[in-house]
Amino acid sequence: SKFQKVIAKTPGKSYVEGLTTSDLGKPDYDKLLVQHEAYVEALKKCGVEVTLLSASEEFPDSTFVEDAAVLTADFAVVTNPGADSRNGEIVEIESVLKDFYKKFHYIKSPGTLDGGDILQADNKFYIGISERTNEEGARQLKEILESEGFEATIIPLQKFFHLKTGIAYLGNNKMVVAGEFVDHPAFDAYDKIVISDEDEYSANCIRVNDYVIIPQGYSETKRKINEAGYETIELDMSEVQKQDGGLSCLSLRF
Ligand code: CIR
Repeated sequence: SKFQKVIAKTPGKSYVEGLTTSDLGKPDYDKLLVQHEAYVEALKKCGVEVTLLSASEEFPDSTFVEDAAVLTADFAVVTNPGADSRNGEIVEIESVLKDFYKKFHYIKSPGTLDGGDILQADNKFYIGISERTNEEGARQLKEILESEGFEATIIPLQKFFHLKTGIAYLGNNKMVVAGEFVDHPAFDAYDKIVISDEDEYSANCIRVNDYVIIPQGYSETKRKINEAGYETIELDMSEVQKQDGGLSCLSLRF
């Protein structure tokens, strides 16, 4: 099944004051805008129609739209983001999703959940428990997904920020894995594309229809994904990485 639509959001100037644990320095806003535009162009090349939301200065991290929702073909789950400064981002995302979805589910307090902790692989979902997604949030999502006929496995994270910081599903049973997921039993049944520790950032890549979009500068990752049979598009992600973001975080794909 192909992705037809994508939601993304232009970063505001306040982005540079957003949350981060990285020590890569302050992002350059102008450079970020160029990188974000290239991201949107790459998605269009993959054949999706992009809904681009305008910047909101009151939510510095709101360009990371992935955290506010979990989407399937038939329904949307509005999350309850675990960072206080980000929680209000769901208001805009829910109202935008009303244009595309009739059926909604919600993660409710005391459950918290960030979309970055959720990975779909065909009819299975993996739900990370992290600093942002708590056990109750994970349990609620598992219940929602099972009620809709999906399987769901909860994965407590050891080190990764979000689940998808270290894993991506390419389709055809191929799973890109890094760090703590390389030998994780939950992923044993997949054909693994193993990413080395030094290339860990490139584990957050996205398959969008006929392409896999990967961060620029990871030639081993590119080679492995090409050898697995996918065409790649490389994007400079430097200013996104500075705020703990990756390729998946910048869009909702459905
Ligand atoms: C945050 O700390 O929430 C943002 N600076 C980064 C969020 C990245 N989102 C994601 O991995 N899905």
